[in-house]
Amino acid sequence: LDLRNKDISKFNLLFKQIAAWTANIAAQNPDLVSRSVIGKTYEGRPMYLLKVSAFGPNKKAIFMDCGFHAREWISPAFCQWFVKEVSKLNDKKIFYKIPLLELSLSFDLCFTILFQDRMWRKTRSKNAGSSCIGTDPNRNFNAGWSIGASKKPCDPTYCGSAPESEKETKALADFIREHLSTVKAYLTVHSYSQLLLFPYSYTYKLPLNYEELNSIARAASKELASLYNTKYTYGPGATAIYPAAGGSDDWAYDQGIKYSFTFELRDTGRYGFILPESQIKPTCEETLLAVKYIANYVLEH
Ligand code: ING
Ligand code: ZN
Repeated sequence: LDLRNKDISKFNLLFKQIAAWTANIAAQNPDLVSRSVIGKTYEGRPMYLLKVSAFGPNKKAIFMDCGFHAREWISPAFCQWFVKEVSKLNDKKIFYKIPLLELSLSFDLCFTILFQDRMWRKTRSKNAGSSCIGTDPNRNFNAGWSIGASKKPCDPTYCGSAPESEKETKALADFIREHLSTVKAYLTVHSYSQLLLFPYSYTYKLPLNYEELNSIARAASKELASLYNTKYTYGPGATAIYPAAGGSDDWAYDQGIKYSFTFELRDTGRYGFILPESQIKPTCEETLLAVKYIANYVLEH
């Protein structure tokens, strides 16, 4: 699908196609991939979870989500690529992922908004006392919540009426809380800017294992660049991009998940969110190298 295409019928098909794809990949790899639903979006779309595992439960797990923000279309594309590749390799690891977490939100949009606003970022919930729709899911986690985030419902980074006020962030946080004993790493995939971020974003304070996170990010960025020479910047969110509270990576980290990263995929702004189709595959290939590096590191430590 050409990410620049504004044909409304294609938008409507895309959610169904991706949903069907998650069912098919599970059906085709019954001993490796299983699909479940961790919650529903505000407008009732299922939030699918694909569990990719060669073994049973109680192993180390890595949780990855894609599609947090509606307009960041390369992100869910990467999660699909990732599952396809990992199911080929039959890696002896457990990967948890949500290819559709918030992408499903974008397909909850009513025709007019979606058609007129390819740049939609937020959830689709109603805000009391305001005609503006939605909360920024990545300002809605309980991590320094509301510090440095917008309290105005009309802003694209509105933090919501309370932490986890959104069905989607609540479902994701509930899932992670229920799996804290196995989830060793949390990865969340956004775009764009070519960054590999780690805590903290809500404060300039450095995380306890800052040196370790920084060296993992350095090595993962190097792996990523080895394929197409795509340059990534890495560091704590507050300094590498901007201070922002309520992010899922900071929240996961403070839950005790010591390896918590936010990817900002291609590009650096030339095309931004409207990444040309020709860049989808190379972006997925290079990102896979970085994710694999992090996965291997975490599984060995
Ligand atoms: N970037 C992230 C955002 O939500 C971020 C950056 C990461 C902020 C982690 C806070 C915590 O603004 C995009 N592209 O959404
Ligand atoms: Zn984002």
